[in-house]
Amino acid sequence: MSNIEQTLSIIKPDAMERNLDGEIKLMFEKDGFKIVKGKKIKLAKSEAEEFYKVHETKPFYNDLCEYLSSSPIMVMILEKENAVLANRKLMGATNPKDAEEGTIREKFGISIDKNSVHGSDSVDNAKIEISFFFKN
Ligand code: IDP
Ligand code: MG
Repeated sequence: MSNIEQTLSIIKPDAMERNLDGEIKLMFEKDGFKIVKGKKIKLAKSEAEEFYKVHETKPFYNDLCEYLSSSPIMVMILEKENAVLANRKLMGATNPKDAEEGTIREKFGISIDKNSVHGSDSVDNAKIEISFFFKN
């Protein structure tokens, strides 16, 4: 039975600053994702804080929100069979050092904080994150 899902992807400041967005989008498309919607935006720090609220208690929360709001990002709705898990797999581990070969973070990630992409971690969070950026 088919299970088409949507997930939220963000190309983070470190990758945008190196003009890697075209290459990263191509990786999604080659992996069979449809980019349903996409836009380049710059978040206010307060918006980054709202987006990353689940990490509020972590020691890196403030730096993380500073970073995500430091320069423009590309937010996208990606769609394919089991998109949430498939995107996590294509992204690779949070720390680029641990990311499998051929994954986005292995190829482009600089460090655990500057790891080039965000992807929703569950179907429920994907819905919340998609509606955060794409209100219609
Ligand atoms: P994920 O992006 O792979 O889902 P999360 O644990 O949800 O990873 O963390 C969100 C983001 O916070 C990571 O992508 C990374 O940018 C940052 N982050 C996670 N752990 C650390 C850390 O130990 N130090 C600094 N930044 C971190
Ligand atoms: Mg996460």
